[in-house]
Amino acid sequence: MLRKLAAQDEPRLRAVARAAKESLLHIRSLQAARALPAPATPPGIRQAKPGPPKRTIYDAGMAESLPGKLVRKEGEAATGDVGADEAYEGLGSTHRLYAEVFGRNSIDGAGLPLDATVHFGKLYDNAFWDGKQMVFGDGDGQIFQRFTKSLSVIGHELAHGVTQYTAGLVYRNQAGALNESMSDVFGVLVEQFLKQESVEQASWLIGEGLFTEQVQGAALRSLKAPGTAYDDDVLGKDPQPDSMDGYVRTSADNGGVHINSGIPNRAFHLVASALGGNAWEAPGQIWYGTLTGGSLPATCTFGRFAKATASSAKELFGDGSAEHDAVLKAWETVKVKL
Ligand code: ASN
Ligand code: ZN
Repeated sequence: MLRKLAAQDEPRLRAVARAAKESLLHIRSLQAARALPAPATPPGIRQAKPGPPKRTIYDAGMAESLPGKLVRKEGEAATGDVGADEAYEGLGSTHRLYAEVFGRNSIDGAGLPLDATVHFGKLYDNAFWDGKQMVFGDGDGQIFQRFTKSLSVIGHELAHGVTQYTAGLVYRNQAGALNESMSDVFGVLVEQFLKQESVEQASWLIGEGLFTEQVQGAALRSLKAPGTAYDDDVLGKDPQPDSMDGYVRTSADNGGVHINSGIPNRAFHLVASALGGNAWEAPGQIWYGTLTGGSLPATCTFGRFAKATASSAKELFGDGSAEHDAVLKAWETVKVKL
């Protein structure tokens, strides 16, 4: 998507194209740092009972140096800066999902303080986890609004931290698409849990409300219907496939990590819709158990991951249970062979 924006040469989009180019270059340099091996949390510590979050919000003042000026610490009143306060609330909602639903004490399972920087860069079109903290751009204002606006985006970025501390999926090809998919799955779960939305009520969108009204599109991605999140003159059409028939082989985007993630994303939605109720319950437990259970190799393929979700479902709910069946059926629908 950023590559599309960077290639624009219409006068009205000149600033957007420049901003997208800078965001792209910047994210590439970051991914090198993020590719460092995941520090595994010792199992003893992982069991620690979840405590309250320890949030600190910084303001980069449109510069690109981190962390920036401290604007809000845990327990302090709202700052009045919408972005800073959305970041504070979003980190809290994410912490709550892990603590209350999965018994996980913060991102590393050991109470990691949650730091976030807002107002990062000028017209910065992204949000990211840099391996240690969250960073949010304000968006270019023509295509993207501020990235704190979407709770699923905040949940998505923090889930990159959880993956880093657990399965350590490398950010390339199928393992990278699984890394992205984990972030999308836990991103939507943060939002669904906060709103107490059932599988049927939820939008299953990542980044709803991020686009300006100039964009023809609801969100960045749809887990329910990959490939349908947007269709716009400037951005083009959402490129996500919804089964292995549409798997995209590309060297762009680290081997299509934000593209092919549509396939495991849809598998998760299919499991949730087969079971009904709340997606953070059985489906969330199965996926969380898979991510954190220690059986996934860092270079995991879709097939290997599918097998691991089936084992996780069997372990949690039993062989031949509705949950186990739903998992097998979902992977069959998206044409991933176990
Ligand atoms: N927002 C993007 C993501 O979390 C940034 C990146 O790492 N490419 O996937
Ligand atoms: Zn991501």
